[in-house]
Amino acid sequence: MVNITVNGTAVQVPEGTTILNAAKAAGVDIPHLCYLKDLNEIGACRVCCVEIEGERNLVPSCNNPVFEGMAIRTNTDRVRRTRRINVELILSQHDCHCATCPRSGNCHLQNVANDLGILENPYPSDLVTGARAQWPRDFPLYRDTNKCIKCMRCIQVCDKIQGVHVWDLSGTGSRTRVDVSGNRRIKESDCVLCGQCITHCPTGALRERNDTQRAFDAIADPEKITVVQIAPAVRTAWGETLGLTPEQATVHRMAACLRRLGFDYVFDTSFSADLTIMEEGTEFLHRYQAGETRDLPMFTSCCPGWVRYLKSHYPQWTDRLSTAKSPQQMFGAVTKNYFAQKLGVSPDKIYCVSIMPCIAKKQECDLPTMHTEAGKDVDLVLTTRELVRMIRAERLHPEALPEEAFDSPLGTYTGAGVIFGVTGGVMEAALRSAYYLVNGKNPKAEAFTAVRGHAFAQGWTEAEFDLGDGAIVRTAVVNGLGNTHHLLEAIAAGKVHYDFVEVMACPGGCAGGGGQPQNLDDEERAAERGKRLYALDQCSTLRFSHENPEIQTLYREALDAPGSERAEEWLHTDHHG
Ligand code: HC1
Ligand code: SF4
Repeated sequence: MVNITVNGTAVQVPEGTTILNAAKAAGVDIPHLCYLKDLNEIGACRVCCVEIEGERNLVPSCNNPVFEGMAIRTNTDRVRRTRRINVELILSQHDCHCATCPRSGNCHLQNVANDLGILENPYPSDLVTGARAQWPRDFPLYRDTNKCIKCMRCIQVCDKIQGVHVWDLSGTGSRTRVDVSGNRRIKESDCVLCGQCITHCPTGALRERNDTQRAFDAIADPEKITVVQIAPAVRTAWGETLGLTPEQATVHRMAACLRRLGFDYVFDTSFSADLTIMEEGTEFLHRYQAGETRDLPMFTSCCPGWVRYLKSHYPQWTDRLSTAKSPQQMFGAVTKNYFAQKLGVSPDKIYCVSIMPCIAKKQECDLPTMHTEAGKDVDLVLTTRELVRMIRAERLHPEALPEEAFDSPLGTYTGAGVIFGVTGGVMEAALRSAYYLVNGKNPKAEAFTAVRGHAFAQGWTEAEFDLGDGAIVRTAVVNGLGNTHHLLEAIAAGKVHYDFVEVMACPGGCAGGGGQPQNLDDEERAAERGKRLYALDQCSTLRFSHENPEIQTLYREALDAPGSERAEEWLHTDHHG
């Protein structure tokens, strides 16, 4: 342990602790902008500078460790003046139109500037002209150069966690800025649209394309029947920036909000996650029993960020992807074909909207492979953050609304469908039903918990299971694309052998998705959100996808059996295109 003082108060902290964290242990909160634990400790913003007795210069507290006897001052006149000047200089190169910024009220820079009482800036504004016009309006990820404070969090998360290297610094001196690496345009880059740069951005420099007006337009159109689906992971996070407790922010209260917003039918993507299990589980058993997975595994296909990554980095393995469409797309296909028929309306009357924790889903729904004869499966994807903005726009108070049930017949789901939203969940749900398909009886619902990401966002989890009948299935589960790269290289080098591999692009799976709320406490929330999904599964009365009564009815009335001709037509794709 190391003995130090912070503003005169003695405190003991472990060796290696940074000044920032040591001060926190002493109850002193040092303002900071660029710092991100374990990821961005480069002292770029200089807002966290402090004075150390005996040192001539101020030092950034985020990347300097304490030493024995260190006397730290966080509130001297010199510290205050320097901190203020540094923030004013950042503001001079920042578009301060807070009223039209999506982060207003939830912005690190706004908070720090307000807390320091900066009401006017002595430095002239120095913004890049024409920057907005250069960014493609149709791309699902939007970047505003003039809101960027060059903290480099996006570069670090894209490099260190995802290994995709989309962002880099360009220019020199005061013209230095963050841009797409290699002098490319964003559409030419390898961006997989995981959105991790957005959730780690401290300001409004990065955001999703704003599609909320398109949703309001569809709701207002009397010719359209609006059908909305809610992804599994959204229920774990939508209340965070609305100030709701987890007990208030239930999925059934979200259903009530969506009805108040004007959607005609409200359903749960967990229903079609159960459908995905029926199709993907059956496909896996066919591939496994045919010996097709002996050399290379079958990969899950429900994460479009991962699918984009595989197709750009390992295109030779595209056919290893399950042909099952993602639950989002299956839901749309069933809505336009089966539900429209139930309503007795033409599919083109139906406008299918998804609420997703994801940016890549905005692009998935536009892929040419994601439609049937009834048209596009899904018409519009909104992120969790966009849903929150719509709730705010309509001045809804979710805590005052009753919990409401989903509509039928696409609204019943099992715990297996719910855990899709956490890393390992797709694999666990698939194994539960694959066991049933092999043995004709259910395993224990907890039989496959070994696939749960013990090493959350670190490396990958592997497990072998005896599905009965001598079928030993070798599985791997991975989240985060940096980890995925290492796993794929190990498979390519023949160092590891698996039959079935689940990949989710975002750390922690969709619970940590790029469309989820951004919180100001710098804490990673994916693990906590994932635990909530497991708890929902545990208290579900139905825990096996094949026991979902509405899925059984769907097969009886329309699809016949998993892998049938019609199931192939509606629910599968070859991922080419
Ligand atoms: Fe996901 Fe999925 S779990 S991909 O993460 O398979 O987005 O939540 O909706 O489609 O079900 C996302 C979440 C989501 C799909 C399902
Ligand atoms: Fe989207 Fe989920 Fe994949 Fe992230 S892990 S890219 S949120 S589908």
